[in-house]
Amino acid sequence: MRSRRRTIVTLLVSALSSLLALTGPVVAQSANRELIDGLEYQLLYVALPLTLFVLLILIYAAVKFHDNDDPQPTREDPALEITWTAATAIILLFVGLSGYSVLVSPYVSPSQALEGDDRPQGGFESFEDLPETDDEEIYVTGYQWEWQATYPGANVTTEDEIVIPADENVTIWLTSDDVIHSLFVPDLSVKQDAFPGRYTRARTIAYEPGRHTAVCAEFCGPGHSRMEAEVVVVDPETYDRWLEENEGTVTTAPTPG
Ligand SMILES: [Cu+2]
Repeated sequence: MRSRRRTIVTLLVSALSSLLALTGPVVAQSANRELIDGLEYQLLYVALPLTLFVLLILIYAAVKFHDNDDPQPTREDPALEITWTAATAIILLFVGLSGYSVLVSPYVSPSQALEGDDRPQGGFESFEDLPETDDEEIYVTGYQWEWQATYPGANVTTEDEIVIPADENVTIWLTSDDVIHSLFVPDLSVKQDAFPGRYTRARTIAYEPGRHTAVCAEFCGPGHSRMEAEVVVVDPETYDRWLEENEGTVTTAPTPG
């Protein structure tokens, strides 16, 4: 009996410590990633002790009452009922407020960066409707099964590579030439659907030069699993020089740095 108890405790402790090891600090690659990771850790730090608390009560009850031949039902206990209702309400409020504070960020919900009438639900219907922004703007079109990016200021085009400057607010205006696609860049926590005949907006600020994989996250036909692109983050000087040198051409991304 004693050795079984010791095994259970050892298992619990090792499960908990490996979970905590997973939650070690990570360097976020973008503002979006920082916000979303921050929210996940915040919720995890609340969820872990609660889970442990419930597990311990469960184990305590199982051990203490396992040979009880005459179990009694729980009597009415208003104080206890008020306590668990209030505690649950506080936890739900905490989860709701934490989630809301991330959802309204202008990186996670780019329409929050716009004022009043400039905030349509579900994207803009035409190119002419797109509002002016202070961001570096890139137009990305998904089609079966490639991503094409154009950099309007310099009339540069890249295929399956999206080049963005580091440390600058970037808006990606997304559309599709055929069916619904979705641009998903896990490293940067950027994800936005692309619809034919509409323009949607993804927004980020990437912190470091580097390469990140982008995939299509909306099943779009037999080539869906191969619909990959690379997001190449370069420093702003390299970005400007690259645009200047390649004006009016279809080209490839510069080396990050
Ligand atoms: Cu697709």
